[in-house]
Amino acid sequence: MEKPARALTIAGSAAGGSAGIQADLKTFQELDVYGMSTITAIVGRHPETDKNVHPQSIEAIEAQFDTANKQIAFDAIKTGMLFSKEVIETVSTLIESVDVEHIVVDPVMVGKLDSKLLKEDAIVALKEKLIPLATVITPNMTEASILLNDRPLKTVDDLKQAAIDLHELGPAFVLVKGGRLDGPAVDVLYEGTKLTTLEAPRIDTVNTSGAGCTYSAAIAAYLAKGKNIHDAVALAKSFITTAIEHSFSYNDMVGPTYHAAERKFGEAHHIQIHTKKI
Ligand code: PXL
Repeated sequence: MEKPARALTIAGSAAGGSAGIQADLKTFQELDVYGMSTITAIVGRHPETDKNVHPQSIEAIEAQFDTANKQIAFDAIKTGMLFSKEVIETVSTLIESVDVEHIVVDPVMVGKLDSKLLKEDAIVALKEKLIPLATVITPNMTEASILLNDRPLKTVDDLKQAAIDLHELGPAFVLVKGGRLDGPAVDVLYEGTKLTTLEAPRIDTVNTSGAGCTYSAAIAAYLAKGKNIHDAVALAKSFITTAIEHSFSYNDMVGPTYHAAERKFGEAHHIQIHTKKI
């Protein structure tokens, strides 16, 4: 039997199951990729103390990574919520210590439900230590703006310039996601000479908790399976668009995307792609 490709997510545990490690592992499974995890923090609000982020020790993070590496090893690694400078430094060192071809860095900062997922002083470590190791970084508009010292981003042209400028930080590719634009969901991919825009229809729903995690996990899964970056991003955008189209909520809170949607309903979204040399 041909063995499945392998992917590790280094991220937070989102107790509600929509985002973080849970979204990543569901996505890996849907795409037939063997999933592993290194949990950096547990996110879940205590009803009395109100504490929401429960960080794991550096020892626990190193232990999980080493176990997954020794038992299985990795074709791709994805990082999500890292929370602190110390964790970013540890994770950067761990990634550098293994021979892994694809590294997807989702620079998670704030959750949809307004959880603060990265401390202020961690931004410098993210820029200087982790982002330069990345095959691709996947900031949304808020994250791209913070990485560019609070530059306002409003239009697709702003996203294009942001992608060009973020490339200076050293990743091979930058994907700036335009989920918060007015109009269609346009993302911009840049690798140094070519700007590619990927456009999907905007779906009218508030139930997009974990959409960013799911999108970057799908990119990591497709890279692990050997797709090139342009195909991996286009296939992942189709996956997340279908998952958002079939998103739902069990109550009056912002609900999850449906990770099984593409498998169950089979419809791959047509993503419009335009590439321009610059
Ligand atoms: O969606 C961002 C996100 C990432 N990682 C974890 C989260 C969240 C949002 O709540 O909890 C662990």
